[in-house]
Order: sequence, then C-alpha cells, then structure tokens
Amino acid sequence: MDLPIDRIRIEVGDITTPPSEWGVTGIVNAANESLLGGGGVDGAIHRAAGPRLLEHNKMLGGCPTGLAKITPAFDLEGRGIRHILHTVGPVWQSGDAVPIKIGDLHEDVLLASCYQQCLDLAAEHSIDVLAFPAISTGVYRFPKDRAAKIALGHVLGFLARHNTPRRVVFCCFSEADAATYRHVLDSRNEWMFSRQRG
Ligand code: AR6
Repeated sequence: MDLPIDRIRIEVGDITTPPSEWGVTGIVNAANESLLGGGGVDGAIHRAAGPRLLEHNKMLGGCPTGLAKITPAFDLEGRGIRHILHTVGPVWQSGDAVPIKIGDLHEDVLLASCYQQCLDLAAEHSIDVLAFPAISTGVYRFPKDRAAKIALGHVLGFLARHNTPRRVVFCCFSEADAATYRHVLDSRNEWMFSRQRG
C-alpha cells in the first residue's frame, strides 16, 4: 500500500461530475441537519442525484452536526458513484479572532468529527475512492486554511491506519481553494508538529 500522502489527490472540479480518471466511487455532501437539500454543494448533489434522494432522505430523520449518514447515489450511479455520505459541518461562530490552537475550538472538534465519520463509513462500506468537498467553508463560513488543516490532518491520520478508502480526493471548487490545500499539505511538518507540541 502506498504511503498516506500518496493516497491523497487535490483536484479542482464539481464533485457531481468527477472525471472518470479520478475513479470516484463515493462522494461527501456538506449538508444541513435536515438532510433535505439546500444551496452550494448540497443543492448540486440533490439536483444531480435526482428526486429519489430527497424521498429517501425524508425517511432518515435528519442528522446532527458533526455526524454523517450514508445513502445510495441514485442518478449519480451512472457516473460510477455508488454512495453519498451526508455530513453536517459546523457553522463558524468564532469571528475573525482565531489565534487559538487548531483543535481547541468547538467548531474544530465538530469539523474533525465530520471527516472521521465519513472515513469510518467509507471503510465500513468498502468505498475505494472517496471525494470530499471543503465542508463548512462556504455558507457556514469556516476559515478555509484552518478547515484544510483539519481535513488533511484527519485524512492522513486515518489513511495511516486503514487500507480503505484506497484514495481520497479533495475536490476543490476553485483553483484558489486547491492552492490553499496544496500549501497546507506542503507545510504540514510545520503545523502538524506545532499541533503535537501544543
Ligand atoms: N463541487 C465541489 N465543491 C463545491 C460545489 C460543487 N458542486 N459547490 C460548492 N462547493 P457549501 P457549507 C464548495 O456552502 O459551508 C448548504 O445550503 C464551496 O465552494 O456548499 O458546509 C447546505 O444545505 C465550498 O468550498 O457548504 C447547508 O445549509 C464548499 O463546497 C450549508 O450550505 C462548501 O460550501 C452548508 O454550508
């Protein structure tokens, strides 16, 4: 098995239309607690998966922030996607003042939990290639750099301990977002070390 770092891809695109060369078999949705759709990536996934997703989700009874639920991909199956993992990220409530160590804020813990829950579900359901959007960094306003550190830190840690998923794709919606992920990944020794050192 490749090293965790070699099992990560940072790509730019729409998570509902992943190019076949990415090999995506499961996608993550940044949903809200109702699981009944919304704007942003959630709206795009519901449109692409079709009305059966909404009908299905009406039976799920919602999902608390920081947790995740898995569904079929419905109309997205034609694109090789078999599962959608719906997770509810935290709304950023800490304003601009964030000198606090990553991991110490309530929002950090909830966002980390979203990644953990999705990775656990992916392993449980044998999802080979899982694509994540940048959960909470749109409508929910989580600072992008901080969110990328939490995402990459958790995914790298998980991949070091598990063979499934074989690969994780960070599907960025803009080149600027992908640049943030690449920078965070390249500087990981700095921030991962300072996180451990506390
Ligand atoms: N593919 C990949 N990434 C996307 C796509 C797409 N098609 N569309 C948007 N993004 P957001 P949140 C990026 O707002 O902050 C919804 O209304 C976007 O640029 O979709 O977790 C839900 O129902 C950003 O980087 O999710 C909730 O109410 C990232 O996806 C609320 O928004 C997340 O932005 C959730 O807010």
